[in-house]
Amino acid sequence: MNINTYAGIPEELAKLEQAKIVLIPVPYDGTSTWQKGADKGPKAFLDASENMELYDIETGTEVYKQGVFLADAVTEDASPEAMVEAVHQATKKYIKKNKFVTIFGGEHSISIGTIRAFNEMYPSLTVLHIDAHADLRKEYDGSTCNHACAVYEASQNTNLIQVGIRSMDVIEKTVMDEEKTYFAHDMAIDDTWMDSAIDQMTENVFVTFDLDAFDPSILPSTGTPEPGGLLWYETLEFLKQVFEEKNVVGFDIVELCPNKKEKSSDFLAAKLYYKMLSYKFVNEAVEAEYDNNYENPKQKTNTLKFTDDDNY
Ligand SMILES: [Mn+2]
Repeated sequence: MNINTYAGIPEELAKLEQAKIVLIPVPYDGTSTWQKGADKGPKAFLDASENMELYDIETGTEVYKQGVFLADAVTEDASPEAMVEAVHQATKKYIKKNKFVTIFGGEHSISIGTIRAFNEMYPSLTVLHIDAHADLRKEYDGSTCNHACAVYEASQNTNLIQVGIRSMDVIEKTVMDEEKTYFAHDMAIDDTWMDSAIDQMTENVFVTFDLDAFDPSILPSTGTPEPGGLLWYETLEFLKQVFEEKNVVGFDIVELCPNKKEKSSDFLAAKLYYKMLSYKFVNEAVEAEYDNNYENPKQKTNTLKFTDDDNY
């Protein structure tokens, strides 16, 4: 990719040493089943980001001043498994450098690697999965690293909360925890879903955001659009509450499948990313040192992974 800094920010804010935020692009589209093109997502997202105002009106902040390091893209594509492992290692490397790590895909299979890294670094991790699709297949098309399997592993070893779901295979019901699943058709008529979802989260939350969770009327450029999705302001309201009430440890955004004739989806993705950063750092002074506290001794004693008995 021929882009120097995220959103064209000054170079001194884009150096790894100073930056509190790391952005890892993963232009991967090895296993998608319908429309191809998610590999072009990161480039379209970065292009749109360069053309975006960097002052956020709602929070009154300019979060880019916290520093954003644009990491080398993960381009391993020998196999889905090799890609997942490369994403896992890259993500972990930057968590260990005490950064707030974010990843932009690529198709959703990349999240198997991102979630694995965060789950190894943080105890009692909640994975907040926002998506039109359940993505709970154990295996698909001969691989456990297919996009249809994106959160199967998370369903087994994290506190997985699913939001916006409106498409799945009946076999996924055997894996799904319906108590922790917020279906789009229920969300449309019940506005208590936000509080209920947040109540079920542990303190440490990783967000994996598949852009097809949005309604295709506002985000058509995605590989598998599904009617009846989330709208902009309800999504922001929910995310803002999650960032306020929980320790969001990182996030990924996936499945932008750009279309040259339809740029608004690219801009929505750019804006969503920036909004999430703005919510994360709203109370953090630019000059304050960032601590992603994965080495917090208090947390370290709690090495148990999430169990149903957890008090949260
Ligand atoms: Mn999806």
